[in-house]
Amino acid sequence: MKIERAVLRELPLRLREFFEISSGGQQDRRILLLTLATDGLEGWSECVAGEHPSYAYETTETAWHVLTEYILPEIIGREGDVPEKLLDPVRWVRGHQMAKASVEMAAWDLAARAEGISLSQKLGGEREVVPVGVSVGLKPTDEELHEQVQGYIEDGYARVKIKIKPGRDIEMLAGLRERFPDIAFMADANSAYSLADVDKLRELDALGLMMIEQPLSYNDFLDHARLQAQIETPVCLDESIKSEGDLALALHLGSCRIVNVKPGRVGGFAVSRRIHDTMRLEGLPVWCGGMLESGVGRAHNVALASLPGFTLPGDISASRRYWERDIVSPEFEVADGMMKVPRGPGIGVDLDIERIQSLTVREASFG
Ligand code: OSB
Ligand code: MG
Repeated sequence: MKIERAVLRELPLRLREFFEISSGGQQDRRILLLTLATDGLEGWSECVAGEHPSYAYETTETAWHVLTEYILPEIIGREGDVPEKLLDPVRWVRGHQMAKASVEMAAWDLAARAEGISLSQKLGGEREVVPVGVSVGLKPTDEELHEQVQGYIEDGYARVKIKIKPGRDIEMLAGLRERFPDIAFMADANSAYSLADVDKLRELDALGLMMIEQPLSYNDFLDHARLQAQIETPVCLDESIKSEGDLALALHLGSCRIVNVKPGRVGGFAVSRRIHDTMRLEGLPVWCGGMLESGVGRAHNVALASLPGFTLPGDISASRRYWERDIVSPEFEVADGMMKVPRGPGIGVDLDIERIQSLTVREASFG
């Protein structure tokens, strides 16, 4: 199965709602879609790099640069049967996991389609439906937050994640807990705190949260371990875990008890599965995070989340939580806190190619 052709496209998609986290907010996504073609089949993926180097150093622009200048020209004509090996010629490229992951993940879709099985099956997924939650951005007032949370509860999400930052944290969460006593809540700080805030963070323990995600700096394993030793609420790492080495360090130090796995952030599905396997051996849960993906990235995430160790609800919400209209059909839906894992070949959803082409603002082809 030789890779004959690669096409990278950028298309702007407007979020239905402004989404704000501790480092800033956004209304629009610059979606990068990658297509790998061989023997009459196509594999699709989405590169999840953000518009600004805040969540990670990678951006839409760095991913475009690294993919078009270094990676895509090197993979044309190579065997794609073992997706991870497709990247062997560009192992010398340091970092840029999101750019690399998009190539590996399109190859997984292609390999699954070549076998006529779903991506979930190809990855070793075992579930037909997965539990899903929703990530709620920072809101200027408690009133707006409560209203939005109420709406998502009515939509049936299995848990609700609340973005926090200094000044919009304990009091805000305590108000939510009072209004919604039985809802599974968690909080995500996107690195807005330091260990000097330990007293404040310890107050979280009274609120019965499932976890606190990435409270401290993206690159600080030691302080996360010190914090975890002083609070009951499980610490979950997101930004910090960019490789298996990062996970080994976090486990050795006790920096977290839960990991949010985003396949883009760690360089693809092969590494994601090994992180899943390691955590499972440790008896610790993982869940699948999100990066405000279109339906293409969502299809990849839901396939990963069907692996048995993904026991906690993922940030994998319905298409309409993000977009007026998704670029895949059928759109992703949530019922009773669950999302169906597509069963057709590969990612198992159809792409609206005409719409994708009409939205595309730049395109690069290889092969
Ligand atoms: O920290 O999990 C995060 C979105 C963009 C960047 C980082 C994060 C998020 C989210 C949204 O929380 C998750 C989703 O896609 O629904
Ligand atoms: Mg996060």
